[in-house]
Amino acid sequence: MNTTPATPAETVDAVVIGAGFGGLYALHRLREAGLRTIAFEAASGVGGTWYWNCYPGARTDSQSAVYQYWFSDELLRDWDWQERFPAQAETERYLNHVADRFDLRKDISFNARVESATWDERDHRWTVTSGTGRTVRCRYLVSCMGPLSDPQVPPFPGHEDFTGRIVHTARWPRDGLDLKGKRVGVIGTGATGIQVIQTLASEVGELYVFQRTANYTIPMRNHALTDDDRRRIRARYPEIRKSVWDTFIGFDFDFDTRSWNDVGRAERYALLESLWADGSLIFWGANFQEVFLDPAINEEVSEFVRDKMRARIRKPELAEKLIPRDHGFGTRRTPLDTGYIEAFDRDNVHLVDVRETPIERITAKGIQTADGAEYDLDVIVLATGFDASTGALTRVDVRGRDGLSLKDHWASDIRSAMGLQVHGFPNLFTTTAPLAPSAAFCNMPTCLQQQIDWIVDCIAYVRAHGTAQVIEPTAAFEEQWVRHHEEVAAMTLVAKTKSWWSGSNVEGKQNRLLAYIGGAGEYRRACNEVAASAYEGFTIS
Ligand code: NA7
Repeated sequence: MNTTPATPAETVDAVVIGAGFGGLYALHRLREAGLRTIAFEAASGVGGTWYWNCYPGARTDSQSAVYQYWFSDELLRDWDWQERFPAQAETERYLNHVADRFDLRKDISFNARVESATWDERDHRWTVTSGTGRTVRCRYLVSCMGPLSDPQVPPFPGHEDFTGRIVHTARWPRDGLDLKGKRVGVIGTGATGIQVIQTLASEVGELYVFQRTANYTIPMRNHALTDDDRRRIRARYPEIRKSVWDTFIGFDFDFDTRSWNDVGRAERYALLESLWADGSLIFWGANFQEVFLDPAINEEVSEFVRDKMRARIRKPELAEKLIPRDHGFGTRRTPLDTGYIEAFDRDNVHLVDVRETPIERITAKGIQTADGAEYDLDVIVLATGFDASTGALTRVDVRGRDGLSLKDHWASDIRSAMGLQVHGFPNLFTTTAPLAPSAAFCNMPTCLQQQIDWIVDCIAYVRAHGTAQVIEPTAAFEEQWVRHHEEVAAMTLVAKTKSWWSGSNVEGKQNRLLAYIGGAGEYRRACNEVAASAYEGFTIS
């Protein structure tokens, strides 16, 4: 069925979906490449993740020195980061600054959630419709909707009965929520839950933490940056800019590839201590690579982290609850924290173990658990995560060749060609999509910039060489990438652990490691090889 309207309102060269870190850069680069481009953004402002996740305590777990754009020396020179790990508001300000500085807003349609995108095989264009009714036809469609933008609300019965307020962290009211003195329940103790809990503990009346899985956590060493700090960091920008492209997770540090057993115990522990002291994800991303491959080595490092956590826990009865035992360190995303463990020292903070006594329902007054207990609450905060990587794209009715639905296509088999394109969906380019590192194992701005650079160069090539200006991966190339992805994933402990990384947080979702775990640097090299081979594995017509 062809749903293309008879008289389309506008035709442009490219449409970008999303105006977050990726979307802003894609819009900028596509315009610079000479394409008439517009972006659709569901929110009323730019920022993406940093617009929506304005919950109390939201902050990057990446250092500002690496969590930024590299394309403009002037931008690097002029923007002064205030903290080592910027809070949500600072990152949102940065993205607004970028939007203004590069005059991006004029080509962004705000409050316009894309509802459908349909490929028309006759004239090789996508028709993109948004909730505002604006319909645009374009040759190239670039999805920059982010890997963590489709909030997950657990289907507890009784949502509608609750007389208080229920709020998901990724839909926090922009004008804030006064929680002073209130009885608040937080469901979820992932990276988000930890930030919310440590921030709200001293503000609210009573705080009930509904924890299903305990998380390893590393104390964040954050601090305000002085002019001196900024001068020192800026002097390193050329070096940092170079190294982020080559490292495993897109930071300015890399795994230790020495064999664990070749390094003496004292030296190993000295390394662990020094990584720990940095108070950053360096403990994850510069650790021995074997930690993520060998269960015995992983257990030793897990025990190191457990000891560090144990030393912070004052109430002995909480030690076994807050310290993870059901998965190894680093096999799920390790959050950084600022006083999370210490929050449980407070008399107003209560841990409810919902693995022992699962949440049964939401009642008029609060939350009821399987043991019959009912927790009276004014506000329920859902820090329950996202339908990661696939959720944003499958929420849109994307129809490729012959009406093929991306949602149906991925329902049983989540696949892509390097996370950049999907066979059956010509001229659709994806960022942070499944089977690229940027879905999880990469500092997001690094991999977004790398993917967008690849996409824009690819589009320029197709415009110059294609008669119909259409590109699509072959089924064989896509299959080859899926197999490679699976082979690499199978070697790791990460693929064997349940979390959003492996798709197991969403009921019915295929359990496949969502992100490519061969390393962001290796991935970039593989992408560059494809480009250098005139896009071998892709059909250009
Ligand atoms: P996560 O990491 O997916 O965490 C979601 C949390 O919510 C996690 O603790 C879940 O427990 C919990 N959860 C989800 N559903 C339920 C139900 N039904 N009952 C109880 N608890 C539940 O999302 P975040 O937003 O924290 O972080 C996402 C990423 O953002 C993070 O990894 C960083 O990369 C940035 P579970 O662990 O499934 O037992």
